[in-house]
Amino acid sequence: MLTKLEQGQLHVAVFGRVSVGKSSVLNALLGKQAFSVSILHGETTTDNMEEWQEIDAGGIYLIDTPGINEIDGEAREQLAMEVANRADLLLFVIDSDLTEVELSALKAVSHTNRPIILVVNKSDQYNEPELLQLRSIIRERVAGLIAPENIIFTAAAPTKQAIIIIDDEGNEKESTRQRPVDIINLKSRLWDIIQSEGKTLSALNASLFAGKLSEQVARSILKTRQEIGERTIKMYCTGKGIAVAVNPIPVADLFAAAAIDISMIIHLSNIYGLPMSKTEAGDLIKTIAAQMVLLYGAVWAVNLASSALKFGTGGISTLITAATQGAIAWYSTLIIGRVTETYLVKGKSWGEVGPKLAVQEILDSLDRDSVMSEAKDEIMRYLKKEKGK
Ligand SMILES: Nc1nc2c(ncn2[C@@H]2O[C@H](COP(=O)(O)OP(=O)(O)OP(=O)(O)O)[C@@H](O)[C@H]2O)c(=O)[nH]1
Ligand SMILES: [Mg+2]
Repeated sequence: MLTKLEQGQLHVAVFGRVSVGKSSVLNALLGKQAFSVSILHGETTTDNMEEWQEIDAGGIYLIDTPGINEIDGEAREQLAMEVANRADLLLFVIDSDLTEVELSALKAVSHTNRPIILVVNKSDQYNEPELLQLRSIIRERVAGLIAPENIIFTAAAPTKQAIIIIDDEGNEKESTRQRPVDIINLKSRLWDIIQSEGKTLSALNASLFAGKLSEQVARSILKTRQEIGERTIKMYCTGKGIAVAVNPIPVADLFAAAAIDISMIIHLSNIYGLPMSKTEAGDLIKTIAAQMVLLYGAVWAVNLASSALKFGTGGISTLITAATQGAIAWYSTLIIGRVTETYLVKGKSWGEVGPKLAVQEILDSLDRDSVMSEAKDEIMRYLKKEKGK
């Protein structure tokens, strides 16, 4: 879509029931067999694109799509719909009066607000009076959806006609004659539209498309960020838990622990596309720690600075104590990580709730005991492995 906008491309796509001659119409416009045509229903299975050289301005592309209303053809129908959504101009192809399915599809695509030419193909299959009648029926059926000047009859790939030739001696001879391709009316209507509003169409559609796309992209980016964020936090929780558990020097722990949280915050801020400095990260930890004190009193601050606890017990005495301390460190890092994410998702702000509620919400969402026991198990596994070496 970006290339299209940048290069001012205009995309013209066909849309319609299987076997009405969508591919044939495009081939007739192009004057060559660019798209595969078959008597079999469902010949076209994916979207294909070909540049329409005939227009001097260039950048006009014709796009073939699979037919709608195919048995088990939901995926194709969806594809056709997607292509219709991306195209600047639609050729809705039919080959007789519209079926109910066609009419509802026409209504659906006309909601997308792009110009639609209703192409009535295979006109060679009707005689003059029939054509007149068909035109007036169709005109009435699509009143309010398609302007009369945008209903165009074509014969993209007419069949041969059986004729009787009488020679000079009066002998009758059966022969066939190729009926002429009739595409000129469609060609000239297309030229008119493209010349008068081509660039506007392309730009307008791109912005419509971009609006819808950016919403979708934003949603999926957030989801991806949350997944990566989750893994990142887990990694730092493990790292910090183990670091605290194995480090025999409490003072060093304190620094190591803070350093780990700071780098986790910096890491997360990059994942969320809002990079933070070391100082900012340090301030954020202080803010979060302060909320913990507000919520649970000073003891929590001690717990958060997990090495203080270790200091109190006089260093590692058993694996269990070490693992417990590690688990507290793990838990604190998890809180800091989750709160940091909330802060980042809101664009580096606490939003209306303020930091205290933000922290409270995270604490409420975590089951402390199960987090701690998972942490302890993981750290124990590591410690035992290390001891075994
Ligand atoms: N009589 C007549 N037959 C046509 C005309 N245009 C196409 N056909 C025939 O209709 C059949 C289907 O044509 P396609 O162009 O493959 O139709 P399509 O809509 O692309 O079909 P799918 O890709 O299967 O959805 C082929 O046998 C064509 O020869 C036409 O103007 N007159
Ligand atoms: Mg086709």
